[in-house]
Amino acid sequence: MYVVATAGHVDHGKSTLVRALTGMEPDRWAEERRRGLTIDLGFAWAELRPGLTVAFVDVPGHERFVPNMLAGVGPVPAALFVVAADEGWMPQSAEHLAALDALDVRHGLCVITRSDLADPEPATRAALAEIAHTSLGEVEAVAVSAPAGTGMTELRAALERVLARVPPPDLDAPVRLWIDRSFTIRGSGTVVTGTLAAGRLGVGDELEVASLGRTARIRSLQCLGRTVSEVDAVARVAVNLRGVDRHELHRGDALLAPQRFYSSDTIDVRVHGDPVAALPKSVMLHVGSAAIAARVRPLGVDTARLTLAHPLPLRIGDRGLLRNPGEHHVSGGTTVLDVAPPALVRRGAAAARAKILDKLDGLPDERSELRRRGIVRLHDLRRMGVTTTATPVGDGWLVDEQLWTRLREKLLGLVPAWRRERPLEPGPPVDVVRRALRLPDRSLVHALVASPLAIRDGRVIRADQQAALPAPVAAAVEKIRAELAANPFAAPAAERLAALGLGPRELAAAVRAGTLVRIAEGVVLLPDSLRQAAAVLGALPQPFTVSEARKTLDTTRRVAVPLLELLDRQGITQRLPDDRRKVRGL
Ligand SMILES: Nc1nc2c(ncn2[C@@H]2O[C@H](COP(=O)(O)OP(=O)(O)OP(=O)(O)O)[C@@H](O)[C@H]2O)c(=O)[nH]1
Ligand SMILES: [Mg+2]
Repeated sequence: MYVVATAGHVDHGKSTLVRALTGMEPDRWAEERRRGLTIDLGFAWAELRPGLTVAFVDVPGHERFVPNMLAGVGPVPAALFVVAADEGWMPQSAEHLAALDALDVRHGLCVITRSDLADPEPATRAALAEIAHTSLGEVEAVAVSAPAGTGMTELRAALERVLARVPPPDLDAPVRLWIDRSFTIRGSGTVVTGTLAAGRLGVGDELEVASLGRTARIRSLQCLGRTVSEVDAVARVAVNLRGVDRHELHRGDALLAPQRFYSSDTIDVRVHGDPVAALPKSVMLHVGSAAIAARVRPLGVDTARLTLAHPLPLRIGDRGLLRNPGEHHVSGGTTVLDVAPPALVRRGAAAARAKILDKLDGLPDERSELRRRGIVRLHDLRRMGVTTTATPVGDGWLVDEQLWTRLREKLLGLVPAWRRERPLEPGPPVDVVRRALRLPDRSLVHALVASPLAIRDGRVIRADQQAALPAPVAAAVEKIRAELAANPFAAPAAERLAALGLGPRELAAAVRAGTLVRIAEGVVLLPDSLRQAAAVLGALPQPFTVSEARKTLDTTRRVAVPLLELLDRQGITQRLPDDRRKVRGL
């Protein structure tokens, strides 16, 4: 199927033409038919010849309804440009043509209507001259007359030639269906319609509602009045949704392939048209069927930052249009260069940004995005429209290769620097490293740590350099070890430790270095003591009491109680309901 939009000044015969081509009534509202004026979008279709179906989006020509016109034209790749022979080129002829040009519509046909009322020649000449220097370029012109029915055969043939040149849609592209109508059907709930420009839809598909950020399932699908189970782009579709209320959906909203579009209210764009310095501060941005107020911050000669009144689901390369509604002026087309641009806070940031934007072309490229962003989530990059091939690190992050190498080097320096300042600590905690390297997530620290570095007990350490204790600490620990060798369970008292200068930090360092084990706060023994205790306790009649254990270990309750609890936790001893214990396996 092909979808073609009409365009042209009010009363130039657009709807009459669609009626003649399809036999259907594009003016859906009674008010439109009574006034002979199209107000909102109309939809009609016909088989131009067997196998060639064309759907028409008929737009209003009246200047008041240009926003409706834009909502219809937004997602449509081809246009029937209508000019009346008796009136010739008129203001909305110019505005509609400027809109098609801004949206980069490349396929079209010029139809001179009402050729029974005047010689079509001057209007044809004027129209073709105007159209020639737009994205439509050189187009064919056909003169028709509705009452006489002349020109229709030629028109159909010319239309077929135009459609043959429309490039095929990308059926693998993620769906973004811009909604142009929403309504309810008794018994089946919410229905929305739109032009499916790329991708495919099927009953049962789950789609994200852009404005709601939640998903809804397709209950049923219609295409040109027929119920279908799936539909390929390009097509006019009516989608019956489960799980959304009709009042939650409006023109300009979109149904999206989940997780595939970036919702953004700040975008950097290239403007094709007026120089950005000449743009008003506030404009309307039209993308798809959406129309949204945007504040303009000029950056370069033809680049600007747009701050949108609310977020839109966009990708790099999306085409839009800027319009100044007060003056009926299409300022130009826009190409989205960046959907997640950095904030411009520091002095000179805007000028620096302009330089970067100068080099961007709106074609999503993984390497260039990674180079600029350094670190970005894989799924965010995909949502921006970038095809990714790099291998993610950590929790789904992509990192620029050069940056990754620099971070590794920095980290290698960080660990010894930390230990020089804190000799009792084996290395910096993971979170300290994360902050020092300005990483967004701890998982990146884990990914970054590679031999000779390792992570132990939540700290980044050099695995090949055993934590050497400072000399005075090592000497004090040696004294304790000598005393414990003679009497392994007589843990040194607090006063003894204090006299040797072994405070909590020094003891922790000795424990980390593996020279002592910590039994409880301020209670340390030799690393071998647990094995020894198991042997001594195993020689007792089983089960035994705490008091029996204390006696045979020749120690105090201060040591015996936590030691037994530690042995319980390690599964060496088992505590019985009567508080006695036995060595497991005995
Ligand atoms: N004589 C003559 N009248 C025509 C022809 N085509 C359209 N008309 C008349 O022109 C008037 C406007 O036609 P429409 O088809 O409603 O024009 P339109 O472009 O759809 O107008 P809007 O949608 O309001 O912008 C109607 O009265 C039509 O009957 C034609 O070929 N010859
Ligand atoms: Mg009309």
